Amino acid sequence: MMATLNKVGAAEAPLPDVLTMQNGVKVTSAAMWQQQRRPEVLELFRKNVYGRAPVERPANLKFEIESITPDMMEGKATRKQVRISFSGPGGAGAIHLLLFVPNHAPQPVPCFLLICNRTSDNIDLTRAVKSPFWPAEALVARGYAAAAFHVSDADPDQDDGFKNGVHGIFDKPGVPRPPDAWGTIAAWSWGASRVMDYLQTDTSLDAKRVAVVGHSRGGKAALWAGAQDERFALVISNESGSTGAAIARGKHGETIKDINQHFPHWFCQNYKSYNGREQDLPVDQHMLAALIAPRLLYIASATEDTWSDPPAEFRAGVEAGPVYKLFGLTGLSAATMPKPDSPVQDGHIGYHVRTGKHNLTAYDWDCFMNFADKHFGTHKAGSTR
Ligand code: GTR
Repeated sequence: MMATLNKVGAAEAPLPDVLTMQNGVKVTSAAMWQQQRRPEVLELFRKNVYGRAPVERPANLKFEIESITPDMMEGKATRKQVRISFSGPGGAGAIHLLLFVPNHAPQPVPCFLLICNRTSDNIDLTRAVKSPFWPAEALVARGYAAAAFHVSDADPDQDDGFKNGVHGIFDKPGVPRPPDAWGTIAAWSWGASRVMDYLQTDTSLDAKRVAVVGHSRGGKAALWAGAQDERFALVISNESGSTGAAIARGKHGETIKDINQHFPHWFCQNYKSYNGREQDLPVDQHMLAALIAPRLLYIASATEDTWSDPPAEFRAGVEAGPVYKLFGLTGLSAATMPKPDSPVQDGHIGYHVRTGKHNLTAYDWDCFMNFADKHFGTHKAGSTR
């Protein structure tokens, strides 16, 4: 079966029907999706792929504004550093949120939150280092707040038997981990939701226009965060590949077996039983994309990123379409892959494939902001451009 799947590729492999319930009943309305199928699909991903977080917002979650610096970026932005702290049976932890809010845009401003999986100089708080991975100046210039946190605050990216990070804090001490216990990707998604808990309290920000963005492994986390947490208005996956936006069945490049072998801590134990058995998974990644509906979704690929498999990423967007349709919306506005560097942005799902390598670049961010401008309606709200 797998040999056949690989031959057709993820662009054509037969997929589980996003609109057919486990009991065979067909979903025919937005209400039925929202009330019955959506919870079912979420549960399938929890149980089989990302694992189950033992806690959502901890009762003791605390926000401390550590600093407010009003004259950053030559007076164009106010920097805030916020410590988001929590504790559980295994100890205490904190996420350090870095936020630049434009000084000359009408507040409350929309916001892009990056789940940063690269070294922390990519989200330099002094701005001495300006990385295209997080072009905070460009975001501010276009009237967006730029927010970021580093994944290691939620969970260091190490296969350490789930001792450090939020696993060590919230997992029940002395109890063996169940096969659907959360992995590291789910921990990062949890972190994004705790940041959202803070963003909702900041009156300079419009919490109804927050985009969560991630690249590669961070993109997997952004998708899972957006799938679960309906407060994110826009979810952006940049080259998230395997177990991110890319369809697993027939996928070229990284397979479920590859990812589980190289990164055994990313997903739950149950996911390993699907190594080489993609066709037996009750889900595929178009169903993850569909969990974002009716909200905005953006999927980005790069031509040379064959490990992620761009056609497999594009297809997930296409196949999420029927769910958007239930809401009377267009998902992707193209049925076939666009040419490189020709973004498709008319529908509620945006897509582009950039020329070049696996990376998050200024071009990608530009496309994300164009999509947000178009669909968040910042022009109407009075953008400063
Ligand atoms: C790779 C991994 C991908 C992707 C990437 C990254 O090694 O196989 O799934 O997550 O790392 O995060 O850059």
